[in-house]
Amino acid sequence: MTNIRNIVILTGAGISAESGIDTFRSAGGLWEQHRVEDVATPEAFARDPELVLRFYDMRRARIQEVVPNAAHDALARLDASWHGGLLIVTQNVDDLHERAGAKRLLHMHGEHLNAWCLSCDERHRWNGTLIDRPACPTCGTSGQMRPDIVWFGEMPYRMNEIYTALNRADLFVSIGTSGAVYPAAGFVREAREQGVRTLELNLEPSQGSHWFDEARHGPATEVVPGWVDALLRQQSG
Ligand code: BJW
Repeated sequence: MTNIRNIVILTGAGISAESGIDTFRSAGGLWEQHRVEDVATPEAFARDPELVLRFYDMRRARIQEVVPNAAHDALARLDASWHGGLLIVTQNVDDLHERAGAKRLLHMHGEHLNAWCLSCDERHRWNGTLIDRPACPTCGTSGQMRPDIVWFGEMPYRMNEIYTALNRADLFVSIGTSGAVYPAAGFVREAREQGVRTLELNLEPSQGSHWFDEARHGPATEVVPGWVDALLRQQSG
């Protein structure tokens, strides 16, 4: 891949799978254990907040038990060494990219380690539980803190920044995502329309695999470091 300067990387649950975090749609994945409409919509939260808060408390605790893997490490290495533009857009709500050291990163679907006060609209770093209905550290209101997670029907975060980066990119890379959830699933087509080269790195062909110029299939801990190392060799050569 010659003449690549600006890169946008989209990551999904597959990049964290080998760290021990369940993906959503694979056999035994999170959505097999919980119906999405019971836990990942604002309506579910209004209907049964205890169920939703328990589900997220369990997952918030889980992400704090695991560590970044070789794929997160490779992207952090690329971020530190790539001379051109780079933006890692993650759909993941874990913090494994930042723990690996990635800096040019945004979370479009929110973060497990943030809580959002519906009373005063402030967000707070949050490692503990929400089921006990803690008071907001800013306004003191109890029972109004929700996970800072983008649920179905809600607007993903920082869309303007994402589309601006996509429109400037020379290369769009999608890693470990099934291509089942919009708007992220549409980024590959947006990139193509702008003449951006597109690459998929995934365990298996995703729903949108046919949209990519190139696809490499295998576990993220193998295909991502291989791709990063080759790109950095090209940059220094
Ligand atoms: C490996 C691997 C290994 C495994 N190595 N790979 C049409 C157009 C636009 C919108 C819609 C539409 N139709 C419906 C909508 C609305 C809806 C939507 O997309 N619904 C679909 C079901 C069709 N979207 C929304 O509501 C979004 N908001 C919205 O659209 O606002 C309006 C808007 C429109 C246009 C522009 C801007 C705004 C909000 C979506 C919020 C998604 N939230 C979730 C849940 C968060 C809560 C939680 O975490 O509990 O986010 S859904 C869930 O799916 C989570 C993920 O981020 C997301 C994507 O999943 P991901 O990461 O792809 O995981 P999997 O499990 O699906 O795939 C894993 C992949 O990894 C697989 O391919 C494996 O093979 C692979 N893999 N091991 C490499 N070792």
